[in-house]
Amino acid sequence: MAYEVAAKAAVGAPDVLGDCPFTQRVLLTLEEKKVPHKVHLINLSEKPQWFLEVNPEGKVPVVKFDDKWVSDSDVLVGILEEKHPEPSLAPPPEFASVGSKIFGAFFKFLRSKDPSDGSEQALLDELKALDEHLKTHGPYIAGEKITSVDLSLAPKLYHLDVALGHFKKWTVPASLTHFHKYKELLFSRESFQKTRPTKEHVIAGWEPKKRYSLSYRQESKTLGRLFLLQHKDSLEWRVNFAATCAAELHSLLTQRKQQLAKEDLRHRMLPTMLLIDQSGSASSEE
Ligand SMILES: N[C@@H](CCC(=O)N[C@@H](CS)C(=O)NCC(=O)O)C(=O)O
Repeated sequence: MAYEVAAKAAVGAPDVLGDCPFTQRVLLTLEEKKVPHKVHLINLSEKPQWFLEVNPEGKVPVVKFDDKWVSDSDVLVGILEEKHPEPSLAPPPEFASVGSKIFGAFFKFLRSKDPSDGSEQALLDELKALDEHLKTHGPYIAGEKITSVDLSLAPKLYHLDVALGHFKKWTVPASLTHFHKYKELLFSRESFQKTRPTKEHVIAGWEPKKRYSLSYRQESKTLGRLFLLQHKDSLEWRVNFAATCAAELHSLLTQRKQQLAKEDLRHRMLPTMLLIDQSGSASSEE
């Protein structure tokens, strides 16, 4: 029986697999383990009701195991390893967090507008540390065999390459030879070729995250809640729910005010703000 996987659809192309590195990590795991699966593409800017009902946080990836939808790529990779131990992708514990700071450093550098804030150097330090690790232990993080650490890093390195190349005209220094070999090794795997988004979709996916000042994580969560608010029928439910997350919805609306006006999303936000007002927990700016 094939697992059902809810995966991000590409921005502006709801029928094409999108650019979520966490989704790709889970798909890579399924591919490497040759586990049959069926993908449901989720348009994150218009999440279907069924998806929000099985997963109110509104994030992908989620996978259905024994009639229960489970979220979070860390948890999903762990479950898949348990249920499908062959081939083993478990890394030796001492290597489990190699490269884990690269994505955060990449994100800071991508959003940085101040060339002297140290974000470029911080990313370079992380990449150099990975290069050194690979020099001693490579070609993969744990040696000859690919593990889940590589499958987690691969999509993130792809995003780093594409987004920094496009938005900052920046490339990883050629002197990090072990890093470059590693990247090619990962990107040329069949599993990667099958699950990777196009460069255009990676760029389209990062565009809004670069623009808005709220952290992406916070924003995604809030937008998921906003969607729920506008799609549940019961007014009482919506008022109670709005009260639990009034502050963050209010901050989202305030920070996005300009963009919202432009994007014509405002009409969707307004009813929510009125509900928050009714709940008495925050005041709307409208
Ligand atoms: N910690 C989660 C992160 C998943 C995540 O942040 N997914 C993003 C897409 S890459 C998402 O679904 N965001 C919700 C949204 O954009 O509305 C995991 O590892 O699965």
